[in-house]
Amino acid sequence: MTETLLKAEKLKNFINGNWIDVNESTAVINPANGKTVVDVPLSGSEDVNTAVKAAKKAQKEWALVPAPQRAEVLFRVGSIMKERKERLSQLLTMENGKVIEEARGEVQEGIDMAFYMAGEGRRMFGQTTPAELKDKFAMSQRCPVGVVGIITPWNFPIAIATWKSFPAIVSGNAVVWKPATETPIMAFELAKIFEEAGLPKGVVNVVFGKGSAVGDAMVNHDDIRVISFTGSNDTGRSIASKCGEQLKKVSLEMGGKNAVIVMDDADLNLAVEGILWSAFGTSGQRCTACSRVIVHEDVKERLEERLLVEMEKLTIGDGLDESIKVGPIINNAGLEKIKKYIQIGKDEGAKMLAGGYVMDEGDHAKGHYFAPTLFTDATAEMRISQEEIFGPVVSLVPVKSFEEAIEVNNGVEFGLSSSIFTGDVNRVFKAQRDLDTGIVYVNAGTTGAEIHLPFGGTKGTGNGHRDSGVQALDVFTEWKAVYVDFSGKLQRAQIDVE
Ligand code: UN1
Repeated sequence: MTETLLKAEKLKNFINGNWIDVNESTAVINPANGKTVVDVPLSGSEDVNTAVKAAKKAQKEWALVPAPQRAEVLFRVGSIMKERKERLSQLLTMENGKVIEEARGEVQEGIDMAFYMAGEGRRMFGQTTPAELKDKFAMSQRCPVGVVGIITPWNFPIAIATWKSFPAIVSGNAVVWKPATETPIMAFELAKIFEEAGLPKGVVNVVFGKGSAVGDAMVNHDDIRVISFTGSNDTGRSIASKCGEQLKKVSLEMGGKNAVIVMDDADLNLAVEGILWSAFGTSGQRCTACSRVIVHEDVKERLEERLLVEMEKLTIGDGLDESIKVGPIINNAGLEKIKKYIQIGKDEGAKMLAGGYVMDEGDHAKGHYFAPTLFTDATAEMRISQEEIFGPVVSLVPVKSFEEAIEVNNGVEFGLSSSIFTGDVNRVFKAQRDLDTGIVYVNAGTTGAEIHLPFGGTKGTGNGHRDSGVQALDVFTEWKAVYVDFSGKLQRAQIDVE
């Protein structure tokens, strides 16, 4: 169904409410079967300039629309997304490869964000504050920053786009958005939904293309005052330094090396379920994916045995098939990176218990598939325990105590998500205090953040900002302090105080 629906369409940039053709394009490949799904336009810096110009003009008007009315548009966006949930999910599976159940989950995350951020249109709270002087009123309020640039990744092409664009819109900004070249369909579909929901022209502009052309032009554009980026560490760091030079606000959400801790008192069956879901779901291609299991030595063998039994049952293939549990890897570069880490793990002396190979026979031959992989007896220092692999590879690191588990968890460059399986209430509270990540789970895997809580990490994962939650508004608003003196005379602060 989706294939025919899409074939009839040509992806175009969405600028100032118009659908604009771009000459150059490249194919978007379905990673499950190697077929071209659609062509994605490759825009240049001129397209970015046109989009920013339109956004700048539209933003002036949009900022004057009362926030509850801006929110009305988001309520409509959420409703349309809900009606189209199945279509969006299928298209998402086709461009990204994630299994249909997870695609539905991701679209749901976007729907939730629409209704949640629409609600913010009636809150958007500032503060009233006592003034130092008589007959003087003081308050602080959130103001839009103007034109914001959002750069979104291929692994969550719709959810992350909603985390960034919805708070930006409801707080009165206009958006220039560069979606990942691998997954442009979700952006195209969302732009159509914005249009249908009655978002004024120019408030959201979508410019398709490669980061080197479109992303750089956005980062360097004087009129874009905020860049919100989710993606790789190298790109994020380079964006941050460019933004730093320009005193441009930047919000970064990058890598993770997330661990599940399994203590000796854990419910092992539950831990196995949690590990499988967060390590092999989305084929490990989540920033929140579990790629380390820090296991108490007393339960290591039992955990290994149960993991192996359950891993056997994982079905790997085209995610449009409801029976498939693990989909493909996004592209060949992704596969090569995983292969490289398998070799590194072997060379470092970790023991491989399962997987470790590219699946390229039979039905798998046309796509990019990697067998779910389990290493054991890894040490905390090995590269496979330290570096982000972004694939279905998990390494068991045995430890002797709770304290050592916390130390190993915290001993990495990143700080996005962590989890502990334990039945001991004291350990639960110690762990939630001492695990140094931005997200902590107890008796659940490392994935599955909910949109009304702050999403983001510490250390190398980001730069202190948060996507989603009310905290997302901090990225897209500036605080303004307002003083109203109604004394009828000039009152000098700090001087005319009795
Ligand atoms: C990501 O991988 O960048 O918490 C986002 C989760 C999802 C979002 C992941 N809700 O796993």
